[in-house]
Amino acid sequence: MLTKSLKILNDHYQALTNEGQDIIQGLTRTPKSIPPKYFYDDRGSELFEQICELSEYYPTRTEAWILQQYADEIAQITGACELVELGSGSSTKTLFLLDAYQKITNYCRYIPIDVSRGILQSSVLKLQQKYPNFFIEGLIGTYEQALAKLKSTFAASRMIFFLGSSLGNFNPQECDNFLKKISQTLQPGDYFLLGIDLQKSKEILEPAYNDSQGITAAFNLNMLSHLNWRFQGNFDLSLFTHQAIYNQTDTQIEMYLHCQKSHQVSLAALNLQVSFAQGESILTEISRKFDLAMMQEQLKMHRLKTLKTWTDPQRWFGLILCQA
Ligand code: AVI
Repeated sequence: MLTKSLKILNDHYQALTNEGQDIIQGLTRTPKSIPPKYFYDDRGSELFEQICELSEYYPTRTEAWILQQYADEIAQITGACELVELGSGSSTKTLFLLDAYQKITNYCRYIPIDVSRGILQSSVLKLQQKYPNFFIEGLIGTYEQALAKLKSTFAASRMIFFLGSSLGNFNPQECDNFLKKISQTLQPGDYFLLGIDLQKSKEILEPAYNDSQGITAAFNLNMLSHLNWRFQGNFDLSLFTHQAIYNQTDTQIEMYLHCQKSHQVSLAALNLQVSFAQGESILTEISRKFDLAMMQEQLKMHRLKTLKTWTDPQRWFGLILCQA
């Protein structure tokens, strides 16, 4: 059942079906790749929530620590405003922000946006109970759909936030396009709060993406199950294994699915047959690790002026508050 507090920005299933073109492109070129958005069916979103709890996966708890320490300060700087979260997932870390805004205002609008209907629905219901005086409405859709919708709606003052270093899953060109769209969506004086994972040693990074319980492996493989049901595919998950490596030159984690045996896969809904050779890999995700000062420069090029940055004592993760 869809609650009144959820809006579908577009028919997501239809949108993804049209976007099957990106699967065709990714699987017919060498090396093969699949866009990371296909991680996030409901099962994938659940697995990602489990990743966030892993001891090896430091980004979530480190960013949560920063938010816990500084959410009051963020709310003091921005004052009351409409809060829009891109890729909200379970909104767990957002509670620190919502608590902080509750201290400075009686009424607040919070708009979480995510492609995963299941997780959005359950988090909106929980948040409505916890913050009965807030207007909370979830939007099901992609970032592009969300930003297009926000551009056409007016809020007196707004803060868009994009946490968890999801920006790191964009390649440099996609990152630039995304920041351009953020800058075009915000009115002068509006705010953008960005969480980014910072550069650190391979010894910390690789275990974070190759955890000992195999949850990240399940998350990576689940992408193939997702393609199977969405595009009538016949990927055999037992023929692929997960690996994540840190590419020091590009300062990014790269996640792969390695094929263990030569075979053919078909995706009937896309009218696509793909041959896999033994040892061949599919790149499923990059997760870029940033330099705080360089990111501030990049934001500035998009007319987003940094007001303040915060990090944890180890400088593993950064939070940047900027203003349009
Ligand atoms: C969502 N995103 C920021 C995560 C990351 O760390 O790049 C996705 C992830 N992939 C494997 N573990 C987590």
